[in-house]
Amino acid sequence: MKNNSSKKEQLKDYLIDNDEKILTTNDGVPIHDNNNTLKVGQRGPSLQQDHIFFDKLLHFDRERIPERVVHARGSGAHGIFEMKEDISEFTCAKFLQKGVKTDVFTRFSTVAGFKGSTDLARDVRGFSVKFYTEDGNYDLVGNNIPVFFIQDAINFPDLIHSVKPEPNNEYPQAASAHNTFWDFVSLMPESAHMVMWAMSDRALPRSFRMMEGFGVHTFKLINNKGKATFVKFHWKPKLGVHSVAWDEAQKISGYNSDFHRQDLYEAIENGDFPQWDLGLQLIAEEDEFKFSFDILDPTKLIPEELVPVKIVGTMTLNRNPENFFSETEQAAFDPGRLVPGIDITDDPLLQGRVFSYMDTQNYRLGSNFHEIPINRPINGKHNNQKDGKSRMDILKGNVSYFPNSQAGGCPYHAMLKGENGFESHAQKVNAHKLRQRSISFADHFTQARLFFHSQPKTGQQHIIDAYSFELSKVKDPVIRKRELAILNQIDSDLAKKVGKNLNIEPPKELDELTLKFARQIWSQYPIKVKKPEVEKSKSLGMDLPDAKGTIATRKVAILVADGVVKKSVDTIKIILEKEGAQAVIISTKVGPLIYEDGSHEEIQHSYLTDASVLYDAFYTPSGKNVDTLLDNADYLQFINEGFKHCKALAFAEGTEKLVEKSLIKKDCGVVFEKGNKNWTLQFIDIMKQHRVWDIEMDRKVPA
Ligand code: HDD
Repeated sequence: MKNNSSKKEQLKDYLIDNDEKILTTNDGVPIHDNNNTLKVGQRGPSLQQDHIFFDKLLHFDRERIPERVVHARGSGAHGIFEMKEDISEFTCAKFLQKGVKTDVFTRFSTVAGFKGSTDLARDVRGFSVKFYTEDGNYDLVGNNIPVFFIQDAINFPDLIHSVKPEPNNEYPQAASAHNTFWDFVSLMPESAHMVMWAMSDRALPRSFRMMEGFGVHTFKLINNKGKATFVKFHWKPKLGVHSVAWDEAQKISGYNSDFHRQDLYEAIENGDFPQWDLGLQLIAEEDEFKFSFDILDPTKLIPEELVPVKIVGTMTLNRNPENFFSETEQAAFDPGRLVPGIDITDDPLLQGRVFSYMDTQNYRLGSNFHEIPINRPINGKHNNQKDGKSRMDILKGNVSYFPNSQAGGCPYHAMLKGENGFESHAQKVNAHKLRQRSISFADHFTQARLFFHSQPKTGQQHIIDAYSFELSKVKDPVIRKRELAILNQIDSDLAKKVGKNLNIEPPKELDELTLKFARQIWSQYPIKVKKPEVEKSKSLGMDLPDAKGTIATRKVAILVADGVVKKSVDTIKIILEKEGAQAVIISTKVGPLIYEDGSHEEIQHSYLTDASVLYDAFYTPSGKNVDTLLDNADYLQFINEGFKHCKALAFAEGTEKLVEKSLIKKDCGVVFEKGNKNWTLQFIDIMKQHRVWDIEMDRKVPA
């Protein structure tokens, strides 16, 4: 059945608005008194007949459901996907036809932490999109990293057990820096590539709005003649790809562990709708074996130099959920939710995923999870499945079987109506049943090397620092050494530098135990590897060519105290807001800020409530505030830390004394108004770079 109603319209039927309503029980019985239980006398014991109290408490006692076993911590938003290019020669998927607009619900997440853990953990980010298409729901359940730790789904529970808090004492929370994770990955060289990404800045996004998304696996597009084309999905953020420093991430976790959640919510509330372009890498079926790596191996990416990303559409997130639990928490994603025109491949990780998600939704949400409003397809569902816990739909008639004649054969096959039903790609398979892995999956280091060599110098330094930090937290020196042996296979300079920080000479050969486990998969391991097509790939850095040159939605702290000159504040505010940035005034206390001319302004942020790590850039305006700030250690911490984290700093005329008292050195990231007509332009230009990472080594100050 075709139904043009949007997801928003559909959800309206389930919205509860309590405005001007009388308080009732769950059965709609008006409640006279919600303050007192029913007792024998005013001071007496409570009565078991208090159905009003029990109605309330029984529900409360059941408010928690199992959190997701991975990706428990997440934030979601509604939006729309618009297809802009014609790719009908590759797919008959209706939502991928030029001009079609499809409602979506997107959820971003961390992987390892529990539901209440920090947003700023060093971790992979989930990037799941549910498309409510006219042919039913299609879920693209990806990550912000284009490869995965393991190749076969059978290893997934082990991987997750190793990274989650250790089972005896349940710590550390939301962190990979511990024995068990590094024990596992150092025994699984196939993880080398993904671990490299996880140690890079990609694992510390500045915002969900500033990260790429990837479908990771190679999927198939199917056209209306049944012809398949391999495809990799990419989401490219319009705001560019940006990260925070590790020191900053740790501090943000303390100051505001909801940093990413709040950022997404507020951006949408402010009308700054985040956008991503959808890009496709298309590979003809005939080219399946053309590359030096196997396109079914989920630990490999296809460098964009080999297969360019074709931008085909845009997703805009424009509406926050009305209710976190009902929508975000109950959203059930599944890579096996496919629509006609898209199919899975034989990637052994993907094959296992297709089972796991449906299973976990049944456990978490119950067997009728697809009837929960956020998961309902907009075109309706019609089949003979019935009953089960918490069934919502009421199936009409006496027929719930197929085939039938009693209900005129309904619901009938799509083909009887001349419609395209989902058909799996008619792929020929002719092989023995084996519990084995292809030898074409056995090169683990070439692409890890490609990633490392494709990073700028600072990016490489951050990777070295991250390995050094994480491995220093590992208590067993044998594990540290084993991982260093892996690093040595990737790049000897990388291994040497990390080794120096750990006081270990990197071993030349892989550890005996690593080899032993790898040989249980491939008896001939290590194999002679093929020459890679490229040694460096520009797209693996964080500079997206189309996303440069904006400070839109960036938060700039205007650091003041009473006595500040109003004009000095207003001028920069107007300039920043014109560029789409947010200027936030921070003073010594919340409440009325008193300007030099005696006028007042109510402000919401102070050095007590906020911290420099929550902002992208800093401006100190002129006035009598300078004398107060000279003695304000919190202010000095703001600018010292901003300097350390390579952010842009600007100082109005008359504030130079503050810089002298700080640890700031005058470099290309610090702008002074004095004698400089172009200071605002310079300030904005520095912000557009996001951070002056290039001079990070000169900005190493204690803050
Ligand atoms: Fe998974 C959740 C992404 C491999 C089993 N996964 C989950 C979510 C994302 C991913 C983004 C959160 C969905 C949401 O927002 O609700 N997972 C991936 C990617 C993978 C991957 C990109 C590799 C390319 N996952 C993977 C494997 C298995 C699972 C190999 C099991 C065989 N994943 C699950 C799960 C979760 C899940 C246990 C937990 C909650 C859920 O499914 O809904 O089924």
